[in-house]
Amino acid sequence: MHPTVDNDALDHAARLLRPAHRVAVLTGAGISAESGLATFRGAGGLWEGHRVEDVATPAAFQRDPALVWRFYNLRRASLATVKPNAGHLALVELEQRLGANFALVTQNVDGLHQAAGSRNVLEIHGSLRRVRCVGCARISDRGAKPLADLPNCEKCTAMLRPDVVWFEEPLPEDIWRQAVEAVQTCDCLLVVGTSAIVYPAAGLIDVARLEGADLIEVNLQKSAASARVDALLLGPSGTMLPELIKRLG
Ligand code: BV8
Ligand code: ZN
Repeated sequence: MHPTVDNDALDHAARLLRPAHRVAVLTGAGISAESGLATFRGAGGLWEGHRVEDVATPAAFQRDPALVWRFYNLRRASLATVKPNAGHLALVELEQRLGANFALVTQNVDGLHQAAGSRNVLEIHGSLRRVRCVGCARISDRGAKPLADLPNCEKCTAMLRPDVVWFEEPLPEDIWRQAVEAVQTCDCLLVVGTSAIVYPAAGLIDVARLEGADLIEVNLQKSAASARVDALLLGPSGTMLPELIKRLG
């Protein structure tokens, strides 16, 4: 067991989670860190190499699609080398316990929750595995297969873009509506591995709190959400989540 696991905090969190009928989870890049994927703001984080404005906005793609595709092809290539970790798997077990009364809202575009076996996954920021045509809007799943430096649509030859949500772009309406509904109707919201800085995703935490749900956060360190949660589990999600699920009995 992880030397620094705080048993009291885990017991407290388990007391909040155990009686919950409906559970929602919000995850960020931190849950995939132990799979070997860099986080955004962590040391050596993705954005450090590139200014956000340069690689993840519609304007950047207009200006220099080759740069944007180099950034995304790099991240797609890393997908081929990573596997879900114990944190992802613990959430699969939690979903198996709750069935339809469980929803997993993720900011991650790596597809590792689905690869772990999670079913009700709401990808509010899209997926690195899919591409979308800027001409005919056709969306296709390319998995982790390498793409050309400037890939084109097989149907209409227009340029393809990653099927992710860039900054200053609205989130996919239907998926966002389902995410808001899931946190509005949950008894307990788990917030895992997110700095809780990017909106509207981080706003889901307040939606759940205002509806009276219990909030449990798992993070290596305090985040912008920590002051608003009922239980804070400080440690790696690959350790804390299995420990929490184990305590549900
Ligand atoms: C929009 C996909 C309407 C692409 C992403 C309100 C206030 C302020 C700003 C705004 C606001 N509303 C809108 C904005 C602007 C903007 C925004 O939020 N800016 C931020 C920077 C302030 N939001 C938008 O633009 C959104 N769209 O608002 O549309 C609109 C339309 C027109 C004009 C204006 C507005 C779109 C946002 C989505 C952008 N796309 N991703 C891609 O991936 O390339 S966001 C991307 O960054 C991720 O998806 C994620 O959401 C975010 C990164 O955050 P995290 O995942 O939390 O990762 P981070 O590295 O920050 O933190 C990791 C955490 O894990 C840390 O806390 C660390 O301690 C912890 N950790 C590390 N290891 C572990 C761990 N925890 C546990 N275990 C470990 N082992
Ligand atoms: Zn097309």
